[in-house]
Amino acid sequence: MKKVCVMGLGYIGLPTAIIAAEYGFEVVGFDIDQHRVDRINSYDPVIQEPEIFEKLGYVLTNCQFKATATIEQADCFIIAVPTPFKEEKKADLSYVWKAAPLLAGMLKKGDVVILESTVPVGTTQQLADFLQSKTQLAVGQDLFVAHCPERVLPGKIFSELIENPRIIGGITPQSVNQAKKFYKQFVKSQLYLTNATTAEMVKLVENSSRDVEIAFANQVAAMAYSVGLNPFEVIELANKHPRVDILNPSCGVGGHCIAVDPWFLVETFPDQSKLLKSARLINDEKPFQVIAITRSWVNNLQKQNIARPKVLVLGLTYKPDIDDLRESPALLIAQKLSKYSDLELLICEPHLEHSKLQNIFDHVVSLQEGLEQADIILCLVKHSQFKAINTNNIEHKKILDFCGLLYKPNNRTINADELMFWPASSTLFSDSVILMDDVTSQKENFS
Ligand code: SAJ
Repeated sequence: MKKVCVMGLGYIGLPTAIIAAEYGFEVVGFDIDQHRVDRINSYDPVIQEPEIFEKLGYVLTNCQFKATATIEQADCFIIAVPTPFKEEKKADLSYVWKAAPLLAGMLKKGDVVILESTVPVGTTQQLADFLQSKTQLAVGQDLFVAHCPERVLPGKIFSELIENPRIIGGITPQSVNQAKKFYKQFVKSQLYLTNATTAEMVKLVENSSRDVEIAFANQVAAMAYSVGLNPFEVIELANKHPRVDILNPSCGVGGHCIAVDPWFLVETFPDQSKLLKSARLINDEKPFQVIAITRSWVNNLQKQNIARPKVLVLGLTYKPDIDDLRESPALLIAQKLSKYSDLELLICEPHLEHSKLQNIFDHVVSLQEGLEQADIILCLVKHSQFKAINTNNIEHKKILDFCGLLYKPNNRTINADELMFWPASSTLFSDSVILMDDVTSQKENFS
């Protein structure tokens, strides 16, 4: 296996192509978007990811790597195209089925095809059947087809490509052994071998499990808000139990994976996936709860004669410490709030250039400017830069902390006599108890 063709130069395909080139393969990165291809060949990495600029430069200059908009023959093809969902939450496999005929036209005896895109159970078999019928190459004998789902975390893609264990599922045992040859070149961790259908299901289960866990954290938060408790303290203390490990509540679940993949299981297993569906709905509803609570506070301040309260949004990206806006709940919240003329929205997002943000929002501010000017501070993303905020300077402002940004861990030990005098450990949410009715009445405005 000398030459590899990676189909789809996005968040997974481009880094995979770069690593493969770094580890000695001759690599062709194929993408149907000529503009994207030109940018990559001109040392512009197209996607945001730590180290990608240097690594792309390195492989373009020192290794056998190029991007192309015309597919080429190779020994191994990696399919890394997007697999989003359609309106009705069904998998949209159109990119896979656009890639398949192009691929079929290139295949020769002995080639290996690896589908890395996340797909519903059974898709790799369909792909293998399609390729066999178009090429007359017998899968498992002349052509080797496998599924090896990507598992990397945006923000850590390059280290995780090498360090994460991988699941390789073959259409036949020969297919899995051939696919393994590609990954063993650069994966330092274990390669687990199985059949393609199991590998498909494993990937979907991984992301669904995380979605359910986040939904649980968000439900705990909703319950805590409704009685004026700090959810971050409730969870922190529950996690002191040796067998409890609750995740962090947030303003919603974003990105292209966790919010999408559970629907692939729901589509295939409608009768066995009630929990997954509920979790999806809980997490999808969260941004609207955030908007409703914020609206309540805007109304409250208006009653206190602040005619047009200034609302500072801290963070827009889909999760902390990255510059990725894909399906970001924080962005959705900010965009919905920007439609209200009775508040002034201030946006602070240190991971994105001001000029880009100014195309979307009227008032983009630095952290300091925002904290000085705001009446309401909406903590949406727990960026490291925000953790340095000194809460003493903003005590008089209304802070709505939906991601635990300003929560200080509970290190106290107190004796029972003190308990009755102990004030709420954080006042950040103590007012929400009176707000939940307003929230319910306001929610219909956003659906
Ligand atoms: N989130 C919470 N609370 C948490 C953790 C995350 O609300 O405690 C939110 C984040 O803010 C974000 C969303 O969930 O909006 C997803 O973030 P994430 O860090 O959980 O995951 P992704 O989407 O960046 O990457 C996931 C990873 N999957 C798992 O951890 C099981 C990654 O390994 C996969 O490769 C990736 O999906 C993918 O491409 O499938």
